[in-house]
Amino acid sequence: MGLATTISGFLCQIRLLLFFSICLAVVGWASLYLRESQRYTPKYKVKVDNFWGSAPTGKKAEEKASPSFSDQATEEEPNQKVCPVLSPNLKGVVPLSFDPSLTLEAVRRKNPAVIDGRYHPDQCKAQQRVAILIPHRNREKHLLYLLDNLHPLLQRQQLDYGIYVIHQAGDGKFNRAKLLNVGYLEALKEENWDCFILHDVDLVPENDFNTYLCDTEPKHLVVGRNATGYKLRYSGYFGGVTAMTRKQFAQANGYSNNYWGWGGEDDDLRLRVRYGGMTVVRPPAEIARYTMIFHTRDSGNEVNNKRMKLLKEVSKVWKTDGLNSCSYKLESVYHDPLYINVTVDIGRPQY
Ligand code: UDH
Ligand code: MN
Repeated sequence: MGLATTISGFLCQIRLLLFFSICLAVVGWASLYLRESQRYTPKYKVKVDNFWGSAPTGKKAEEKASPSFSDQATEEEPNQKVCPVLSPNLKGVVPLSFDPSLTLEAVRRKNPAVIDGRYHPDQCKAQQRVAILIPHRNREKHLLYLLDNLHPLLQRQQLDYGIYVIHQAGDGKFNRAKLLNVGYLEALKEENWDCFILHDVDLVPENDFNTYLCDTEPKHLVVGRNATGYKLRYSGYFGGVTAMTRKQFAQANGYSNNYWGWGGEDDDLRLRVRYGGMTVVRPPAEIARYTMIFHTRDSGNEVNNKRMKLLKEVSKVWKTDGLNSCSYKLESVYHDPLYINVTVDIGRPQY
């Protein structure tokens, strides 16, 4: 009798123990799942911050434009430290590779941690959520080379990032600036990105200390490139690769939508940055170096002869021509393992 009671008591304890372990496992799994799903729940509301009427200057502008640099543990994941601005994985200058026999499949295999065009570090919480926007048409080989070199660099930089390729549909005049406006608006439908990198498809960074993070002012990342002896093309040049926070880009009302063909749209953006009360910063010249993949002029992107006339009118039109007037027809959005492709019909020039 005594032995039977002891055994049944013991069994009862084991059952209780088992019950509690199962409960614990379920709670643990559920909280992990919730945390992960919250991280990638798309936010379908476009948030374009509106600064009209009160273009801030000086200290106020800095405060508004200020991105979140921090070394504190985060609220949502209390045990996860914020990644440092300069990752311990940086290597400096890494030889670039342009292998003519490279395939997209091979690049996918080399970057297994990039999923649906996105990546985030496991070891720490990234400083900013960064969307890289690449205007594109008919440059598949350049895109492949860029993805092959850029993905490993961005992962070494411990960034939470996504690469968007904004593909212009049809064979009308190319409009780099409008494609970048579309990229900004469409990317914000997926995620509330902190920082946008506006990136030519043929420019490959040579040094991973050139961080793909936004600064307190709009940042120009291409101080030099191989084709121009690594010198700034001209004082005030703001093209090629540029980093602006969500707020900075909105404060400039994005790019003008009216530059069809080659040239002028980057100078226009520099003026908008100034009219919006911001300045331009650049990393040191020895770091901000790029290799431009050789190319000739594309058909459909002939020099825009209207660019000088347009540049004279920026101060009058920048608040009404830009992000807030960008109309387009979205044709498709699909997630390749290595990038998010947005194909868009941006129409034709109004003249
Ligand atoms: N782009 C395309 N497809 C095009 C045109 C432009 O994808 O048909 C994109 C691409 O991201 C490219 C960017 O727009 O990097 C800028 O265009 P670009 O590379 O043609 O401009 P860049 O100033 O060259 O580099 C201008 C013509 C060079 C002529 C050289 C003759 N010496
Ligand atoms: Mn180019």
